[in-house]
Amino acid sequence: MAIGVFDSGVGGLTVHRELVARFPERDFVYFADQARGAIGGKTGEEIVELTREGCTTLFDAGASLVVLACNTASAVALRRLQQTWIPGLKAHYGRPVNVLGIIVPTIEAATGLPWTYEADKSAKDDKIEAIDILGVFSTAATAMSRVYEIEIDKRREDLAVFSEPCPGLAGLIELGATPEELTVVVQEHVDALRRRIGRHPDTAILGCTHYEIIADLFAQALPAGTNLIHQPTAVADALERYFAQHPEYDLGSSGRRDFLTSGTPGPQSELVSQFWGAPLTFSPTP
Ligand code: DGN
Repeated sequence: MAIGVFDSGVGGLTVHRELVARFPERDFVYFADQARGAIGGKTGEEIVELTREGCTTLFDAGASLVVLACNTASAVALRRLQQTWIPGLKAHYGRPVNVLGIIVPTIEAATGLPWTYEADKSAKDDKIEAIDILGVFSTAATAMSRVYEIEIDKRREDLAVFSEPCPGLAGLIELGATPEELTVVVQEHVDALRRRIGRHPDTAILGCTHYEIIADLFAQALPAGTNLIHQPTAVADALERYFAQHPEYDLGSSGRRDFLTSGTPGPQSELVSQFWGAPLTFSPTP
């Protein structure tokens, strides 16, 4: 069986690269839905539908477990698909199938708490003195979902979460903008968040997988010592725990590494090659 990795474009490669390093014995198929363009500015219904279709492409290509390497799809579509669509799929494909998102592992990493933990609000401590600020840089759709604010607030009363939507940034990365152009945009968003909340965050989540490609630019724009949460590591840690509990997904390997796109097949941008460490070519979906 293969692990399928889905994103609207090249951002999910950041998660894919870490998963391959962590599980080199597994097969992988990556699908970038580049034909549809940036997912972060679409409506909820559009995001659910394109996520369902992206997962179908990966299941049809032989994946059993699909990782949504996309915050927007994980925040907006995952729960709907898990509740209404996934349960009927096993019979259709005749093998175990599931879809996992990346928000839960990221929140676990940011809070240092398991997902199942919920703070006892009845024992609210009025004497909380140190409130740390957590900044989330994300697409507009992820910011509007407020998933990070809502879920972290349930678990950590000493963390105040502020999202900074960065519309257009994932698109610039997708198009392979230069580091100079991207530096300006990243600095604008870091400054906008500081102006809005009065100071820089203590911890920052790069809550769009595209941003991890330019994590060094965020690290430069934020004050030295800011705790950056890296989603790829958090997702690989969570998948390790998932596999330990789900041996049904250990179905052998053939060394498969496929990269599919619904867009224009061919080599990806110089920015992606630099991140990847080698030129990377996408093939058309069958
Ligand atoms: N990489 C996607 C995410 O993590 O939300 C966003 C992609 C996009 O909007 N182009």
